[in-house]
Parts: sequence; C-alpha cells; structure tokens
Amino acid sequence: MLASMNARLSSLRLVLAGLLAGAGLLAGCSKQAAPTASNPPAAQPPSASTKMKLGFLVKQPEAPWFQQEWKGAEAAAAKYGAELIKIGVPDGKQALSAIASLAAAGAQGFVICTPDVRLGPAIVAQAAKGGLKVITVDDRFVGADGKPLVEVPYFGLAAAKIGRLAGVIMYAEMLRRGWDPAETAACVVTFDELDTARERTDGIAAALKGAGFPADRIFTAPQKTADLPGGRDAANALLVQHAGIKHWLVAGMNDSAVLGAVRATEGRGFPAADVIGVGINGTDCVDEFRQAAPTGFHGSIFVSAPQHGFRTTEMLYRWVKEGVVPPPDTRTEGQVITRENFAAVLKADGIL
Ligand code: FCA
Repeated sequence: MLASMNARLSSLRLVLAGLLAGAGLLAGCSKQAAPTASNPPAAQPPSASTKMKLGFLVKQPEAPWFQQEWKGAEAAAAKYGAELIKIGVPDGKQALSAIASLAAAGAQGFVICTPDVRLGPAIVAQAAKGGLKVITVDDRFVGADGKPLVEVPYFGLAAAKIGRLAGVIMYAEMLRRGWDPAETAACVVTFDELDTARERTDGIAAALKGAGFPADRIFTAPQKTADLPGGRDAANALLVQHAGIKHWLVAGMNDSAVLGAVRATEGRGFPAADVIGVGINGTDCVDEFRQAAPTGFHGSIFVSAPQHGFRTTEMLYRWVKEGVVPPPDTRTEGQVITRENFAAVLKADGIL
C-alpha cells in the first residue's frame, strides 16, 4: 500500500513538473538626453484632455481578482500616458450604459470582463456604435449559437490546464495525508454557463480520474451564483446527499467557489484535516491563508491578475495608437500556492 502510494506520488511529481509554470511582468523605462536650444525639450506628457482614454469594465469590482486586474491596467495606462476609466458592470444594463458613457467621454476602446458572456453581440454592437475597440478578458463572449465570438480578441486563463493542475494537487495531497480513497469523495462546484469555468472544472475531474481517483465518487455541484455564497449553497446541497463520506476533496472554478464549499464542509462538521480544497486565482484566498490555524482550503492555482490587466491594456493601447491588432486568443498559466509560499509568490507579483 505504502509502496504503491510512493510510486504514485513520484509519478505525480513528474506530472506536476510539466504543469507548473510561472509568470512575470516587466515594465520598461527610457532615458532622454538633457534638452538644449538645438534639442528642444520633448513634448510634455499629454494633459488630461489630450490623453488617450481607455475603459476597463469588470463584472465583480469588489473581488480581489478584479481589483488586482485594475491595478495592472493602471500600471499600463501610466506607462503609455493613457487615461484609464474603470467601471464596475455587475449586470448587462450597466455594461451597455457604461460603454455609451465611454463613447460620450471620447474613449477609444475598452477591455471588459462581461457580467454575462451571452451579451457579447450586444456589447460588440454598442462598441461599434461608439467607434470603440474591444478586448475581452477572463470571460469570452459567446454568440447566439453558444460558440465563442472569435472575432473579438480574448485574453484568459489556460483553463483546462489550470484545472488539471488543481486536480493533480488535490490528489497528491490526498496521498500525502494517507487517506483511503474508498472513504473519500470529490465535490466539484461547477458553473457550466461560463466556458472558462467549465473547462477548469472538466480539467479538475479529468486529472482526478487520470490519477486513479474513482470516477463514481467525483460529484458535481452546480452553483447558481458565481460567488462564495453560490459555492457554499451548491456544496451544502451535495453534502446532504452524500452522507457517510469521511474525507472530501473540494474544487471549483475559482477561490470563491472553493471557499464557499469549504465553509459548507465546516458547517456539516468536517474538521480541516478531512478536507482538501484547492482554488484558482490565488488573489481571493489571502485572508484564508492568513488565518492562524489551517482550514480545509489547502491551496490555489495562482494566476497573475495584474498581468491580465497590464497586458490587455497594453494591447488595447497599441491597437488604438499603432493599429496593432491583438492576437485572437492569449492564455496565461498558473502556479501552485499554499499557506507556505503564497506570501512570497504574491509579493513577487506586486500583489502583497
Ligand atoms: C472568471 C472568474 C474570476 C477569475 C477570472 C480569470 O472571470 O469569475 O474569478 O477566475 O475568470
């Protein structure tokens, strides 16, 4: 038993080595010669009225992920001398009216994480009306046929790969704790209406199955709202249906979903030692990792939200300024964080 666990752990290490990836963010700066009479001073940085105006619209402005994305966007705007207009758009009506006000303010484009991916065609039409360029970040627009709107440049997570990494990490931790798989089940909180969420949770389930976790004990719990209470309610409903499980693996599309599900396990009396939760984002679990005693939230797959904001804003700026059309589909990777290394990783990325 122990020998086969060790063999599994070492093969997992190999899989992990292939999946792990880091991300960096560099901003450049340039030096100018001192101005003279024959070399007049360079033009002053554009004043507020002549600066290029770019919008950055996000569906959940209160979530740390999106605040960090905005921070990265601000850094890009500052680097290029553009003015960033940040607007929270929690629903479709607010998204469409925000685009109209960007146009009225003379903005030339915007990056958006839409509150509803099916709004894509309406957002594209509204942007065209105002002569605005649009890039989608995190959540990709879908058309009336449910297929991605590939004509709009998209910048998001390598969702399936990141999901698989979360699954591998949970499984490795289960082996490390020596749990009997026969007494263990997985609770995967799903949000299938969002492609990036479905790809992540499919990746989690695929990695668990691929590692040898029994497929008939991977349970999915659809969340109605994409937030912590949504994850908690979904997991609560599932836990009630599956009494008799001793240990739980807990996963979902992001940190909030998993935090909610971990809260549900606590509510049903599972001690932290019997729960292995692994989130995605790495930005929304800082308070959890800072708690004095470990909880069932074991780790997360960290992705650089500031980089998402910086790079999309940079792409938009260059599109407007130089006509450089952004690549149609850019994906970013993730890295594992736990209570042990989260502070160093987030510090290196400028988040902490
Ligand atoms: C979606 C999720 C966010 C974050 C982002 C990359 O928008 O809702 O939490 O994971 O993708």
